[in-house]
Amino acid sequence: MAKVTLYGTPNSRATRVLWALKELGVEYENVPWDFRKGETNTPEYLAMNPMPTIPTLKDGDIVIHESLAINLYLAKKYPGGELGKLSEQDESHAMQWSLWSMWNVERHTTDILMHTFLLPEAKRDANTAERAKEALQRPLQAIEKVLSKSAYLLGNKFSIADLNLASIAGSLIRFNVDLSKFPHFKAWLDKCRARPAQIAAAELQATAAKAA
Ligand SMILES: N[C@@H](CCC(=O)N[C@@H](CS)C(=O)NCC(=O)O)C(=O)O
Repeated sequence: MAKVTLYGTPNSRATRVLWALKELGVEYENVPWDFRKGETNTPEYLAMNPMPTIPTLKDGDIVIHESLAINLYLAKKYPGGELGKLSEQDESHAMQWSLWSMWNVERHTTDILMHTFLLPEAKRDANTAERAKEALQRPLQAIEKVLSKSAYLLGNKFSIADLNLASIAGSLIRFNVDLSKFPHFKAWLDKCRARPAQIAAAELQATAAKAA
């Protein structure tokens, strides 16, 4: 299998793709370019991704950006490990949950991240972070219902749909969002986060964060 190239420091959303690559057992090279150092604002990078954002993946002639789309692509092209080939129905549901996660969860976790950690203190607005935590209640209630009926999003087996949502929702732990009202969701999230591939990707992220 030819190596794929993942552009983006592990200290970014590239960790999600590293998690997927490790689950699937795909050989890869990581080019740890970092937007914080201006490394993605070059003509070379912008020819692959019109936004100076990471991650971007190159697989032969195929170049793709958007972390969750990259993961869906990888899972389809290289079904491996426990993530076998998906049926047409499961594949569409994996897309459904991935898009759902971006809008219903990541929109709010990004607000919490920006207004708790990333923005300079003078620009942080505690109310925006609080409102984001409140807004998360509705999608969390919905996903709690789903996960009270099945162990994973697509049934009884971990899939790329779980990986994509858990890679966003993992930040809820870091942000100390109270999950006590969502026990099935919390148990599912803990199970996903305990996977060796996730732990390995998180270690790469921690190492890159320390070196930054
Ligand atoms: N929706 C995109 C978001 C990509 C993104 O915003 N990545 C951040 C790093 S985690 C970035 O490169 N930010 C630089 C910028 O916004 O200029 C994805 O999931 O890949």
